[in-house]
Amino acid sequence: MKITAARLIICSPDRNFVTLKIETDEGIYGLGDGTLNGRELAVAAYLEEHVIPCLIGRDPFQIEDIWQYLYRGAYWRRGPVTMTAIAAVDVALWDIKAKALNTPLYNLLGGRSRQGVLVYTHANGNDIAEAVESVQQHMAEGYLAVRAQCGIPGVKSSYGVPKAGKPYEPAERGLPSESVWSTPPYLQHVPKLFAAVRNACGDDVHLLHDVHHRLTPMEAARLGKDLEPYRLFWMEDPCPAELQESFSLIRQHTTTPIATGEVFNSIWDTHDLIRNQWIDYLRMTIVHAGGITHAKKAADFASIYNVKTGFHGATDLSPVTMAAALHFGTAIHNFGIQEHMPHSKLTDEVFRSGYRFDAGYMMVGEEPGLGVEIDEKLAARHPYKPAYLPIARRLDGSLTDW
Ligand code: GCO
Ligand code: MG
Repeated sequence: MKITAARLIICSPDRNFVTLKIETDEGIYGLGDGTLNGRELAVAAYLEEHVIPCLIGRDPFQIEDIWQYLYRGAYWRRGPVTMTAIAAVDVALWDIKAKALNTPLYNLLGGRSRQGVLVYTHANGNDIAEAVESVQQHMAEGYLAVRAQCGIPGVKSSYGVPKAGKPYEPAERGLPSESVWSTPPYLQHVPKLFAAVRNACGDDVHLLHDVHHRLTPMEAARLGKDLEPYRLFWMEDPCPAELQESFSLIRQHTTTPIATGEVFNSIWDTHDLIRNQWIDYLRMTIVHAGGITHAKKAADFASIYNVKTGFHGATDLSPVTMAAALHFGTAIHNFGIQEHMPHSKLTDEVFRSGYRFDAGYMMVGEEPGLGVEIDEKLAARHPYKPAYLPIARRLDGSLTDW
């Protein structure tokens, strides 16, 4: 089999997505997601100008060799743009191979290890009462694990708070909007949120919280300790993780489990975190970290150190990535949980997928490959529109992590 063409489908069915379609001389094609929120066209140009020309004529079954060709062969390694571009190619090749062998993708990753993939969804509120109600709504829908975020008094429009009753969606059309941030009221308020949620929702639901990189290690250690009575499933991204040793300090002070890595793009971003057992869950994702080929190596490495997966799954990861993550989570042994922020109806019309939600779990379909189709005509009716993630400033005006 030979790759005959590869092209990009850049569309915006309610939000922007970059999709790579790789075609072969046997009529089988594969899809890969190359969406990097707020930097979409950088990945598109990387693929268009520097990757696609190198793919034509290659054997799509040589996934490892093509991965190494794009990673080592470029000389310039790592980085979110490069690793997202490689991921788009890699996932499309796995899709092609599984279709050619007429089997669902999970069978190429070791076969089925579980019936369904435990997922968590997002509960958000402007205040504690709204957030509690939102957790209850998601429990009524069947979710067994829910992430809770709420507005903080004195902190306008912080991360994770919905705007005008709409489902939470981080990217916004136009240039980046500015939000404000203040740590002291946040540290006071979040334990109150979880006290209220536990009290109203009982002991059984798994509760999660995303700190979104906004604390120092010592502040995160304090929050982890204060949240211990509410037995969280995890505290996510407690502080920025460029300095991996930061997590050693948090770890010494709290038994609240820790998840990190949604902004990582390489196993090397997480190497010390894993081998020192400073984290419990790895959030690095297929789309931003070199595809299934690299994520499998990272997950296998993590398994040796009792670290489980908890992959990123916000709406900026397209249904192509969600399908890949569900096949991956169905197959690997050290799967922990998968984030599930449902896509809009329009996104699901453009990307028709075979996966479904059932009583707290996501089930992959049995179609060969990833089980995702793209409606290119409908996609063309929703062209790309620039959109960015917000930025955040402290009360004194200095820039901080959003
Ligand atoms: C999450 C994430 C998202 C990100 C977004 C950035 O845990 O779901 O933190 O909300 O902010 O995906 O593109
Ligand atoms: Mg997050």
